[in-house]
Amino acid sequence: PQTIRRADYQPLAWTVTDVDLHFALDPAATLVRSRLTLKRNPRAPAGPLVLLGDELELVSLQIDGRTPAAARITDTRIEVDLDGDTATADIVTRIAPAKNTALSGLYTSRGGFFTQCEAEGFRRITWFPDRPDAMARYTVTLEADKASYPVLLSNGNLVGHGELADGRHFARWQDPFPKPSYLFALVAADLAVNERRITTMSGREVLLQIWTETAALERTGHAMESLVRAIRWDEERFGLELDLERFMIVAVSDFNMGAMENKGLNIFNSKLLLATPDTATDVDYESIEAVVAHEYFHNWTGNRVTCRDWFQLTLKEGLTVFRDQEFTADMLAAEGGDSARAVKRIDDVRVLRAAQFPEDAGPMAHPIRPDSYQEINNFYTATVYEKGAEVIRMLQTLLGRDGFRKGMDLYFARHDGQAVTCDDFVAAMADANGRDLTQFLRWYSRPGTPRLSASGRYDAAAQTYTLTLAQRSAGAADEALLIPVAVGLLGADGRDLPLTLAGATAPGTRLLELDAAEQTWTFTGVAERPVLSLLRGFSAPVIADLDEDDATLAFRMAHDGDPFNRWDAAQRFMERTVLGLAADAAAGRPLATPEAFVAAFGALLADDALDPAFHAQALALPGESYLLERMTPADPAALRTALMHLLRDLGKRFAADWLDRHLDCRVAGDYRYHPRDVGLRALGNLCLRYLCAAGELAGFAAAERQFAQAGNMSERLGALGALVHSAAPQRDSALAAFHAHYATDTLVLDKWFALQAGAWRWDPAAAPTLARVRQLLAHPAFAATNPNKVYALLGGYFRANPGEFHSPDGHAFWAEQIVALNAINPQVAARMARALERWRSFTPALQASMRRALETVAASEGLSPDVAEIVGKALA
Ligand code: B3K
Ligand code: ZN
Repeated sequence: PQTIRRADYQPLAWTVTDVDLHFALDPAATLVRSRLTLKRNPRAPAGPLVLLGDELELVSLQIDGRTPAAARITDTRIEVDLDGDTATADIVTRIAPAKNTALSGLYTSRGGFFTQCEAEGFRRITWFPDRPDAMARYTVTLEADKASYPVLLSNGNLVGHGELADGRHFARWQDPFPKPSYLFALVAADLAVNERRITTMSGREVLLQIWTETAALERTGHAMESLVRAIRWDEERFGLELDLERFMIVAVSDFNMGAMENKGLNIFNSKLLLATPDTATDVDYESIEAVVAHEYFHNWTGNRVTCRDWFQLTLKEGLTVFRDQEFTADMLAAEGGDSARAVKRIDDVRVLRAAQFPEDAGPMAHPIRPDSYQEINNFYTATVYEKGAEVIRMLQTLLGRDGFRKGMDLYFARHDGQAVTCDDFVAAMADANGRDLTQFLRWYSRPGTPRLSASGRYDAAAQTYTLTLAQRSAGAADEALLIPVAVGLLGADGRDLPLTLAGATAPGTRLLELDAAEQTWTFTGVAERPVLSLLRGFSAPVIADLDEDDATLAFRMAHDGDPFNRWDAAQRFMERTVLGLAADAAAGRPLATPEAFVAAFGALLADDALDPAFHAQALALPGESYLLERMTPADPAALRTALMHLLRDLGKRFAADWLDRHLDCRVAGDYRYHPRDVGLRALGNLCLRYLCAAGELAGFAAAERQFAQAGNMSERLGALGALVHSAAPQRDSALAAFHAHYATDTLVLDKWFALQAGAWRWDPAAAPTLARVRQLLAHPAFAATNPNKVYALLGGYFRANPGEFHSPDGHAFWAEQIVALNAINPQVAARMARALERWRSFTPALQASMRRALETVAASEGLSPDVAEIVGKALA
């Protein structure tokens, strides 16, 4: 496969100012007529017109009304030398949407037509300079059978519609804003609409629409509320207003990822749009609100100002994730206060540690702005998105909220309507604040997770505390990053000490800017020996190596004034405990939970002053994939044994407390998506988890009761999950009851598939989970062509169940499934393929079967560039 490099960027020799598209829609053969108005680019070296295509049938090509004499045409590229400074190209292409199982370009889903063009799907619709710096104005005419496709949508404003012969009809749409082709969209389907009119900050009336299949219309209420809140928030926080007369969102069942920010016509995976209390969990409600907001926020950060090339992806994604994180935090804090804000931060860091840290330590490691790629779709990663958001967050931390806002204002003032780079963004931040950010820019080119270490020295006589911080990035020793490090010092009574540095005193937390390999600060007037609280609020995406003893961890777990660090202290103590137990399991030693940990955990459990959502976070063990990453060599079976032991042990020892607390967590009344209720349900479900893991009969009974009486999906799935993740005799009947209740609800069945694929084996005599996964592959509700089903069943097994998956049988099954998926949908296959990329960090026995599986896939025929890049880099 070919490697594309950032350094090779060249501006287009010919740009497109206007595109006129005509679609004669037909599932088997759609005819696409395209007229491009072309202009020579005065700022680029001379060159031919270059049009890109992928799986297109070229019917005809004319330049200025004539067939060009010397066009160079291959399957994927057309080059034509043009005279003069302007030209018109007329291109007719034939495509087959119903055969498009890759779900990139124009495809069919449940009888309708939908598109997905980011990153390079537009070239699967028609020949085009399909790259983000080719920004043009689009006029789109859709023509289709009226009975089958009564609704015809595209970007922008509806400028015409009417009837045609033979029961067909048409609609014409015009988008007033120039845009790159990746933001093009069309929908033709039988849909119903939920609509609302609102007035924007400048007093314009706009129409908001959410389109779905008629049966799902009643599930769109939460998404609509979320959209309105997102619009208001962007007005208030960033002064950014909706720029269109109408903003549409469409739900689709078959979709490769979560959602897509096409200009004025967002297309959503229905699982991230549709919700009722009976079908969606609290977590679903939160994700829907966040993703609706995320795609809406892209209208400015991504669409009005877009990326010059795909290496700049984090320009729009890191920034937009940061914006949606801030939005969710503000929404939660409005109803749940600062504690709810801290819980959101904890959630985000959990994701970063579970997904991004491993990525950054493996063969796919890349800076947030990569230098090269083979297949751009493989680079919509946790690094570009989540670490990218952390980099933006550091800018806000360094510049302050107001300084950050000034930088955003300048960014839009300078670049509205342009395709730009990450350097342009950082330059706007620097210029608006009169600050040199040259060193900060290193975050954009540094792969890997930096490590931060601290050592403190207390001088009782001088009453000083001297703190030395050091940083280390693998393979880049001489170039220090600028790292904002928020610190606090705790006194013996657990309270924050005032911090005095160079004569200036701050009450609790201070921001230190570490900009060298090693640096020292001396706090004065420190009346007692303090305990350090480092990296408060997770002020930088680094691994902090703290070497704290058990007593210090227990102390911070009980007292740290920074809620994030209080949670983090508990996580560190849990990690130490689990990894210790896993080492014992690997060595065949008997397992015994250290009493110091049990005591600290018990104290945390008994703390009634804690907000329930925070309490649930603090009592939940670190994620299995994060722990696996912290283990050398990674031994998933030993880790699973350790986790089971610890859950059982803590469940048993505190059985009475878990039962009481579960009762205290009951929420009366109708379902509300409100942080207080959400927190209570999360904590209640966690109690069931521990109780059922411990095999407590009273726990099984409580879970069974909650399952039967549940008033909403969070309670129902929480109870079912507790039963399935245990040796409860009720587990199979509960799964069957759940299936019977939701047999025709495809979105809810995804939860049922995922739960079973992720099941641990609490009964050592039971068959491996693989047997169940194989059975479910043949279940009538499963479809390998539907990404949600694949992510639920195969993702639930490969990614969410390492303790079961990592075995020679599991690895052979993986190879077989990747090869099958590759033929259907390369993007989905590549995502699943990543489950083995960290194979070199495992025990030798597992490495052998992993390597065999990777080699089987690498040697298979017809491998897509997507999967080839993943397995190629893994084996390299
Ligand atoms: N921009 C899209 C992601 C496109 C993924 C293409 N493989 C959704 C988002 O980040 O908002
Ligand atoms: Zn995005």
